[in-house]
Amino acid sequence: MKTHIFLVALGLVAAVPAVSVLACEGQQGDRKQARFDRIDADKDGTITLAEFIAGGNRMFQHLDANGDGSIGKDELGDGERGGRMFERMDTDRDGTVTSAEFEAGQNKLFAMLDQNGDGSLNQGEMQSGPKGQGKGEGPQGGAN
Ligand SMILES: [Ca+2]
Ligand SMILES: [Ca+2]
Ligand SMILES: [Ca+2]
Repeated sequence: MKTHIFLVALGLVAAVPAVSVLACEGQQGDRKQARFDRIDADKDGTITLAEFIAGGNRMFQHLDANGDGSIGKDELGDGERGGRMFERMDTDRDGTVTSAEFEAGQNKLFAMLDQNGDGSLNQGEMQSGPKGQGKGEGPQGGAN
């Protein structure tokens, strides 16, 4: 009987990591879905530029912790990836990203994400990330 109990306990211990890994993966998928749903304000399954900008503006207000209408590098504080994003958006290099700079960055990001160029983002486009990163500017290069 002792052996039986031991085996049951072993089975429980072994099952825990597998369950937590599954739960973790599920949460990641849910989070992407939740983010998409949050931006897709009219819930039609696609994100238009207006919805994308509105979502960006909410994020801007969230990031602008001291409410001065611009985001300083200290307010971003999101590791290297955040730093690179910040530098790309801070087009006049004054060390802060204003709402105008942020919106311009959102416009550029939307254009990069809209892979089929239909003016809206579906879930696949949102999840696969910007196209042509690190491969130059593409056909619209030199526009600025
Ligand atoms: Ca929509
Ligand atoms: Ca700036
Ligand atoms: Ca699209």
